[in-house]
Amino acid sequence: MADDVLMVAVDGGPGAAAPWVEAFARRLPDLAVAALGDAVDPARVRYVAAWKHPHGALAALPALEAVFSLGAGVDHLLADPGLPAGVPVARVVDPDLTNRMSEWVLLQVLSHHRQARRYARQQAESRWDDDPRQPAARAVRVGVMGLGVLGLDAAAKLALVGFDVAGWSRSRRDAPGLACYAGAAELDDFLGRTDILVVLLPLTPDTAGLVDAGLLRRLARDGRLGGPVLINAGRGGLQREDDILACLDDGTLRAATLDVFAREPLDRASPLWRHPGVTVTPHNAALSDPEAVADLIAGQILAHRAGRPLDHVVDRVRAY
Ligand code: NDP
Ligand code: OXD
Repeated sequence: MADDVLMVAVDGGPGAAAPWVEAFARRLPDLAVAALGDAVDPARVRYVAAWKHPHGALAALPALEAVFSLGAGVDHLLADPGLPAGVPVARVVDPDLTNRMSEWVLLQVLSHHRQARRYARQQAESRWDDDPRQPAARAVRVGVMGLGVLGLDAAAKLALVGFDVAGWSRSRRDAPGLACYAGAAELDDFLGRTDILVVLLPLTPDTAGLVDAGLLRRLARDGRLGGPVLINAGRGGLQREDDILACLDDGTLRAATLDVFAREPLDRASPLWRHPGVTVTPHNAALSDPEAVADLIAGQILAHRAGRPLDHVVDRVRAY
């Protein structure tokens, strides 16, 4: 048993792997825990915990039994053509991560709703200028794209604050107090009643590039915020960055908050950094806390070794 290895494969070198190796080693004393690049016999590697590993690194592990994403998304794993076929891939579903995402979503939605940037600018100019048109949350329609673990939690918390919340997903969801739209056939109706669009979709072949100018033009034009707002914490590959900039410039969009980008870190030359309508956060809407995530994955490994099925295994065809 002690010969079996859990390999931590993360981008950023041994320094980035260290907290994960340490967190897993404390929880799994019967396994050897190693970082990618450590001298380990590949035939001993039973489990991999990965975040943006170098493609091909998992190709020659003959005893591999499961791969765990260190985040909720698995696009970084499924994009690797060397990911061994037939090995289950499980993702993070954990209340710590879910709460972090909802904190971020609430912060961004409320910032746009209550004009946080405007008042920050005014304070810098010592300018007292109240906006008498400030609507109540109930008059603002938020649309959450993706009603999975993260989207449903964020939607419920937005509704608690008082926003008029709807959601859109692939299959029909039934969530109390939430207007649920499903599939391509209901996308226009969903967009047409949305003032603030919150994107919490996974990146899959079906969703890549979905948030483009054509979609943004279908958002509500009659809202109380003076124009629609985009908030994306799903993945950068969901959005067309040039389209977002063009839509901000021509008034299709009033503002955008982006946590994720096609290339990360966002290039210093990207106009997104400097556009007055754009708020950038560095893909940290919901970070994976090593203690919380190691608890989850170590529990999964112990269950698997006891012969029980893994939870949160993704469908490789659906890609999420
Ligand atoms: P889930 O798998 O639980 O939910 C995904 C949702 O997206 C489901 O409602 C699903 O529909 C919907 N969906 C998928 N494909 C389509 C489609 N083609 N059309 C319409 N709806 C679709 O994922 P999570 O909620 O856990 O996470 C979502 C994403 O958030 C992750 O994949 C990741 O990319 C991102 N993320 C970002 C973080 C950050 O810090 N920025 C942190 C964590 C996650 P259905 O309900 O029908 O299955
Ligand atoms: C995740 C992420 O997928 O951090 O968990 O983006």
